[in-house]
Amino acid sequence: MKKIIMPIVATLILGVNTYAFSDVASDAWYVNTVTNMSGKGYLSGYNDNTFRPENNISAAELVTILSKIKGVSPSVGPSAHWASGYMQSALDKGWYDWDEFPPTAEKYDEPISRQIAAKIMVKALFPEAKGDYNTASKMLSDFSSVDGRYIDGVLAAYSQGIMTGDNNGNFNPKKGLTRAEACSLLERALSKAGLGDVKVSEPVKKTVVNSKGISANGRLHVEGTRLCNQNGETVVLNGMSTHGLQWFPQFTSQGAIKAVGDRGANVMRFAMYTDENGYISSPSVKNTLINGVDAALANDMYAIIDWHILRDGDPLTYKEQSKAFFTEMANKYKGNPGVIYEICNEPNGNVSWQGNIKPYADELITTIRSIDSDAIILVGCADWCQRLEEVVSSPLQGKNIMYTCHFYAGTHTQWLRDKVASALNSGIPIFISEWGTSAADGSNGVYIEEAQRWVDFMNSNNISRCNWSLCDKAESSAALNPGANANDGIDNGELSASGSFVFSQFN
Ligand code: IDC
Repeated sequence: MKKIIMPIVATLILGVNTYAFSDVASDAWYVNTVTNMSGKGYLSGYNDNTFRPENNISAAELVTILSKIKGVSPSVGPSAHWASGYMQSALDKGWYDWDEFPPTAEKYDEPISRQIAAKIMVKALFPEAKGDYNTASKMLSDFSSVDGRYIDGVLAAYSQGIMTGDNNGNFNPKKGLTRAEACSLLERALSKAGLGDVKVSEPVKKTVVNSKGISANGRLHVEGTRLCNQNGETVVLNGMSTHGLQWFPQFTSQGAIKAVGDRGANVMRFAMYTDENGYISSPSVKNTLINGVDAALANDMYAIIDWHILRDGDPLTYKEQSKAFFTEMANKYKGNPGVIYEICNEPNGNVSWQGNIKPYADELITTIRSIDSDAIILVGCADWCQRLEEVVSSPLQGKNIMYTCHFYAGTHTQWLRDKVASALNSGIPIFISEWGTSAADGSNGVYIEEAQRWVDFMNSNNISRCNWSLCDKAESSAALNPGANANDGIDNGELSASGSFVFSQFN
């Protein structure tokens, strides 16, 4: 019985169009865009009920689609090819140059490269558009391989958001354009140009591996904006941050960390304050951090080593101490798949990305990379990790870097989610290494409704996060009630209002 019922239920949930083409899987990223664009008649399927989404599109096909969109009629073509008339009018209009597609069937039917497609799309739909060399050349790792005559087209297509880089930040100028990709970029182009009442479809996201630890995911890396496991699947780390280790060392014990893991978390962040009797004046707090990191690793959880600047918000103040500290940590945990470095909790005060944080980050990243070339490194930004726009305009060089944003539900609302969304859209990978259900001072509230909006947002964008904080202090952001003993497990009665909410979203 089950076998018969399942497909019917799935069809009802996903909508009948989902199975329109036999070769378009219901979980392929392009299912929505292919359904949309074929439904509107821009690209059609084949008689055998296939769409052939991975086949490359030819110059003749792209030019014909664009001509129909623009209402350009075919002129008398130079050959008997089916698209010859459209190719000739496109040539007359200057969408392409003669030498790119001399009028032979062979040339017309050749897979069109992404760089030529960019040029033709821009000429046809956005003839006035200009790109910005500085932004695009920074965001596209292989920008230098775009041929000179296509630079303007690629820049313009990129600036219009019609063509983007792949998950590794490559534009792949000489690769073909698949029919699925063509659907997606035509959707973006038509919607941008306000033609054909087209909306941009949501890509279907690859399966997310959540709430599993180091043994399931191995060493992590960053692809585009996604944190990925060793198989390239998106991973969401979801767990707790400690409070200041100088005050609450008891929550770094094996028992306490295991208790958090048993409740479904797969990451722990260890907040080693620099000031307020932290590392700078009491360096032995480092041993508490090491105990915690080792306990997390032993319990199959990722561990974030957090250099917790706060009172003095300039990361340059203790730069030398930080370099020495991370040199020691990187040597100790070199190659360990579970360790993540967070080099400056929350820059604040009179500091800027360009003037203070970026120079600091460049040095720290070089220091850590010289010992461990692959580890994930988290970098904060100005205004307690909220001035993401500065990062967008000048991201760091190098791989496996993520940028932190911090929020407290009682203080930070939609405007900060908008900033995160806009950073993600600009290709900036975000890790929310600290968030609270309270107000920004760690007290008041808790603000569960707003926190739920944030959790929904983080879930739908696959954002990794750590909640502030695993401690029993009498403040509303604390996950545990005063006096709670986490060593023997954490039961529901020990969870505060915040803790109950936070722990319920781990699985
Ligand atoms: C808060 C603690 C509070 C402590 C204060 C100063 O909850 O008990 O007295 O720090 O040390 C942050 C910081 C984090 C803050 C937290 C809440 O990273 O250290 O913890 N917060 O104010 N950024 C935004 C909020």
